[in-house]
Amino acid sequence: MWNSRSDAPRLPWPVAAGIGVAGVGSALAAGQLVAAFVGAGASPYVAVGNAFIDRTPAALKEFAVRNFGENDKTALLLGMGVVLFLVGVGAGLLSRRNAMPGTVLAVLLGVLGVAAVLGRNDLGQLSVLAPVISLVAGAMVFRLLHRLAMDWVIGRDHDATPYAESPAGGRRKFLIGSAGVVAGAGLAGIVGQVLIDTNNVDASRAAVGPLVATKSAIVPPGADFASSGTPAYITDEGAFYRVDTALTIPQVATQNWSLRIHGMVDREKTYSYADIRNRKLVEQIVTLCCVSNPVGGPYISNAKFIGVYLRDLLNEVGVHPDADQLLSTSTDGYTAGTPVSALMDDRGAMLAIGMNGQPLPVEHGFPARMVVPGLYGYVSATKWVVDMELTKFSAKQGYWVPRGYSQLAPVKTESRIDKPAAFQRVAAGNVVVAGIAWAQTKGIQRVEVRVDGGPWQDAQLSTEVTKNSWRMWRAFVDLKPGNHTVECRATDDTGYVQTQDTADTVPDGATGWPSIAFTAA
Ligand SMILES: Nc1nc2c(c(=O)[nH]1)N[C@H]1C(S)=C(S)[C@@H](COP(=O)(O)O)O[C@H]1N2
Ligand SMILES: [Mo]
Repeated sequence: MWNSRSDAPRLPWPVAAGIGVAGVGSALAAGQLVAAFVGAGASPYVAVGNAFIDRTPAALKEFAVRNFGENDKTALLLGMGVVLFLVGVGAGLLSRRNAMPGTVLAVLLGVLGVAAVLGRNDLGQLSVLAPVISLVAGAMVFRLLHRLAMDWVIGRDHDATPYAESPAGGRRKFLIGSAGVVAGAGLAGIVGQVLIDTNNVDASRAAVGPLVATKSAIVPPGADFASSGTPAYITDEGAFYRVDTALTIPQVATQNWSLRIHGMVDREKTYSYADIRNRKLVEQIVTLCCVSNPVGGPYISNAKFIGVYLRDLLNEVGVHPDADQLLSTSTDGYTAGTPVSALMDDRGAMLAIGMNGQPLPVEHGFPARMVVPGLYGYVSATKWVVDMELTKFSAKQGYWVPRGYSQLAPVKTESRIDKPAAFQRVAAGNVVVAGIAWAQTKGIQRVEVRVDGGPWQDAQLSTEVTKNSWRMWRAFVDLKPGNHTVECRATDDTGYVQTQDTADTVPDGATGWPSIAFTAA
């Protein structure tokens, strides 16, 4: 049977798929190279990832945080890589006869990148060059390789062709073209990434050097009950939990940083890094925790923060009496709304520039962040903070509020069992149960444990250092061999006992008694 379509030249499918992948890869590499010059966030890959994060409903976000932990960003980037690879393969396979379908797909992908970059408010005007050049590079490479491959196929299958002098010549041209594209894209991608990496702020951070406060925080003996299986009282920088929406960590050198405080104030002011660094620095121990921390979860850490009191800065600008919210914005556009009352009272809300004696780690907000004891991080702990607007809760909402979280989010009185670990086997007899309890600004008065639903027993508490940090606790229970469950509950200094009622992390923090099942043998 005669069929005109089967007679038309067709690329072998692996060649077609390879051309599609080469087109997508070249687009990414070109985008990365241009982004090195116009801003790392302009990379279409990163911008699309960021756009995805900002549009992910809170439920999906919780899923990512629970299942990938702090590797959620890596998981997202890898997932995008797989999707892009498949799109490349698909574009190639759709274009076995004609380059048009693949070209259209390449352009659509490019338009997505352009839209993602235009949708960000933290990028400069030139940033759109990265996705535009990426789009053009992707489409051009795809069409070029497609034509070379067609010439080769036509030359092979239909001796007489206007393009290829000989079948072997067509194949050679295609192979040389492909090798050139792969080498060029690889080089562009690597050079782009190297340039982006050297634009980082490690040097700026090193230049700040260790930070010493005029009034430093002392950890008395007896404050730290750390033992194997429990955290240290002060969390090291490497162990400090990290939660943020940043796909690539913002790189802000001290000389490029400033903090503008404006809005409902008498005289707006802009502070440079030196303005802050040269003030009297205070050091305070504060436990930070995340609203997304499930009962028993890891998103809580304790550090010595160094900086200045936010109240002092706010008094300098003169906050209007009817301003009830401070909306802080980070350099990557993230926002948080904090009650002005929590910044003006005696809890010690800070603009922090240091952590544990060093400048803030870059992923924890270098050069400066907010630290407000007693409030969950999403309404108070803005990292890479560059702008503070005094406003009203009725006028503006921070990042997480339209995504289902409460506008006000004081930390709930909670505790955690660190030892034994879930399903651990311990020796029967005298068993140590240990953990942490926190009620920042209020203070922890008591922690109780009970085994297998039996009577509550008081745990020993570590020395209280400040009401703004966790207290460590331990208890000894006598256990016969078998399976056991231990629970705990904390009481804060107001007399409130941690509730048994379970609540989800959305909208304002999880509750319930932590419970660990283990075996004594
Ligand atoms: N710029 C910026 N700051 C941010 C966030 C963010 O996504 N972007 N997340 C907040 C949340 S939800 C928490 S719990 C704390 C976590 O601070 P850490 O990563 O230093 O532990 O940072 C807060 N500050
Ligand atoms: Mo958080």
